Amino acid sequence: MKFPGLAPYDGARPCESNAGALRIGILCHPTYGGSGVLASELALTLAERGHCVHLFSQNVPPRLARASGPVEMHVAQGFPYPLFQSPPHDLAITSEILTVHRSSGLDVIHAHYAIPHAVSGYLARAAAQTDTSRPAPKLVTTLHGTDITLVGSDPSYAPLTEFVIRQSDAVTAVSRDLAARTQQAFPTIERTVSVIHNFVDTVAFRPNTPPRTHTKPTVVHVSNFRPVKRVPWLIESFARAARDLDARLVLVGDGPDMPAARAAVRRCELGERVVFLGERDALPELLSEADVFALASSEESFGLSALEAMACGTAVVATRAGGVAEVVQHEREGLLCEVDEQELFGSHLRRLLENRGEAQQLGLAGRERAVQQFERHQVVARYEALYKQLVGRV
Ligand code: GMT
Repeated sequence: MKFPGLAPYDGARPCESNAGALRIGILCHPTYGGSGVLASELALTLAERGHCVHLFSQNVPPRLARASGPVEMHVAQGFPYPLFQSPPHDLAITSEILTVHRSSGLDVIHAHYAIPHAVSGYLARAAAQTDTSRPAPKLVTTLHGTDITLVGSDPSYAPLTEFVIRQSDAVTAVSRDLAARTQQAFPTIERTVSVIHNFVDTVAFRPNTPPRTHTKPTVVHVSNFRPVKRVPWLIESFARAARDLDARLVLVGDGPDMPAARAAVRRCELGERVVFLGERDALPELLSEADVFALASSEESFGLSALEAMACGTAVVATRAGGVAEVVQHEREGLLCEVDEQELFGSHLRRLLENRGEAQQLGLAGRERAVQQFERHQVVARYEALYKQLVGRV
């Protein structure tokens, strides 16, 4: 598939001839999930803007794997010694960062998702500080959601999460809601958590031209099928909404709730009206083909997939979880309801499946909002400014 938003790689490394280039190391999870997507897109955009970018992860994140930009990928999994039940990849990542810093010098380490990446970043920075031959990198931590709301506030990780938030040179959160929840979860942390919203590549994610070709009204959902995404709840809502309509639900992704999702389809007797596509990279095509993007999460710090749907000109029906309302405005780009309002969620779906013209209008407004508020260069410039401020290059 073609992602026209990112320039094809022609072998050039723009950072080599750019005197103002920053040397940036980005750490992220390699799974299908918002933080890995965002970190990969950030790495690619920074490289396109002339910086030297290294990405460190346990595997190649899917969003980077399909791109051609000049980001140096470092896969660090650790030596599989029999004593380890699973090799400590976070320590292998730390070592790899040090290797890169010692050979090329890093200005910034940017950890996405606090656990374990801010810890790896903290350790790498501490080790670099013992070397007097070059300045140690600054540590930026970006909080994405469950690294605060579920994982980070669990007693098994909370003290360490709090420690790395305190120790980072800068901390950002992807929504105002998440910044506020961070303060609630760790009330004694006296530090600023800046909000830098997520962004989207509005060239790669764009409406279909010519417009939708399918015949049946279609709802699409994309996620990693974790319990917070409530895919079975979404299927039940669709079943009620589309009882007597010839509509279909397309589910993209995979994860722990897949068996429960399949069971919900059987229980609701939806048969072939629900299509399971599994993990796909052709998201722009799949999102722009649908009339409605549905997101029924109980927790959602931002909702990057909803933003990608908006950029594709697709109306959103979502629960008002976490920071979702900072992305989608009710009755403007989509329709929202509270997390426990399943009946209302279903009637929002029905309203748009029956009135595809209205869905189209909301979709157009969504496209406009994505371009105006969440375009990638506009947002990445804010990260760039933060890095420059930290390294004293303003
Ligand atoms: O799965 C991930 O990679 C992270 C995941 C999470 O659970 O933290 O997604 C979060 O980060 C995305 C990118 O910033 C946000 O768009 C998602 O809303 C957020 N997910 C949740 O808060 C559940």
